[in-house]
Amino acid sequence: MATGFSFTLHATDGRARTGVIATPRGEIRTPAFMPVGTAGTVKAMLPESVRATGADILLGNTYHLMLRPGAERVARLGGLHRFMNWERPILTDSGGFQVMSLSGLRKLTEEGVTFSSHIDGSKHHLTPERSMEIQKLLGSDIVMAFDECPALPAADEAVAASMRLSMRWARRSRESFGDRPGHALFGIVQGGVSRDLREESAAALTAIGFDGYAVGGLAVGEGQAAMFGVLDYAPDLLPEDRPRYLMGVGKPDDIVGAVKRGIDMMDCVLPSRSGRTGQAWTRRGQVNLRNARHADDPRPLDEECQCPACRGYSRAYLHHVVRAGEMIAGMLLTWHNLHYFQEIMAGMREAIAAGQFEDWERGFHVLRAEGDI
Ligand code: PRF
Ligand code: ZN
Repeated sequence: MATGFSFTLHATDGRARTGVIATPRGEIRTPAFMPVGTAGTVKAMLPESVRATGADILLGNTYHLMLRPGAERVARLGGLHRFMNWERPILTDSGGFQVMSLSGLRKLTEEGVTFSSHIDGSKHHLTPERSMEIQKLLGSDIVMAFDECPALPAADEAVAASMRLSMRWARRSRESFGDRPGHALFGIVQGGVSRDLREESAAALTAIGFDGYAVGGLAVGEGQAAMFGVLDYAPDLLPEDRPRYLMGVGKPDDIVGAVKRGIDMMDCVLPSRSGRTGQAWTRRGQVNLRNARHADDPRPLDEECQCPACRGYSRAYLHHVVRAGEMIAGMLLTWHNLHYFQEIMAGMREAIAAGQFEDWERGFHVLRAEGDI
């Protein structure tokens, strides 16, 4: 493992794990949820507010930052941490996934991918080597290998060819990253919903050797049952003493199911994005604050929640500012959602440490099933 970087497992309960990733920029308690700060901001939140929700680490994106404001510019301005005023750990995604989901015209070759920007149509090129360079310019603490992620469903041969290309790119990522004390490089397992391909991918990555391992290529259209089907075996294909990161997941019940199956880290735009469209996630389920039934309701969104949105405001007020399109609507609901997601993580960490994950999980599902919100 890279010097200055370590992962210590404190307890396991069934296949669920809790521990700490130590980095020079601070500790990451696992299982960890990483809020998404795509373009150098967790939208609608000050960095100190993101920290107040309980986040230890943020996710940033190579793709967005290379296009705007540019990685070399961020480096000249002192790196991404200084630029966005977040001094704690940052994990950056490597760009390939975002090229495939966001960019316009694109061309994939053995060398890398050429694409046109979703912002102004300008032409760009990403390779494993350039992705490593950009993530270094940004000053990322946890760098992701450059990979390709096919949308599912896809033909077996297409998933196999894509996975093997990602494995060749993983080796190039490893060689280009080199040895950077205090900075970690994670490999990304691909292979769709095929056990054979997932095994081949995990074997290829562990042979190269990474500081941590991500399970990529899930939550791309296969559905929760198929995703859990892969997570029933995929984490066990990876070294026990390295963090395991499930990319781009998910809803609260996806997160709980992933931790139960041995995942240590996750990220998702869901709490922040849905906060900006009037959607709240609570321990009793989802609430749409746009709904007219909230117009005269003096109660808080969640009676037990200690976040600023629930401590200081009524559902009637939240409904009003959502309907009026006021900026504070996105600010309050994003805060609440991030607070709730972090509360789930803290609850799971405690439950795993106490050997009570199953009880905790039962309580989580019972409250949501009551649905009285
Ligand atoms: N690879 C990368 N980033 C990702 C994914 C992936 O497979 C996913 C899949 N859910 C989200 N983000 N590099
Ligand atoms: Zn709240």
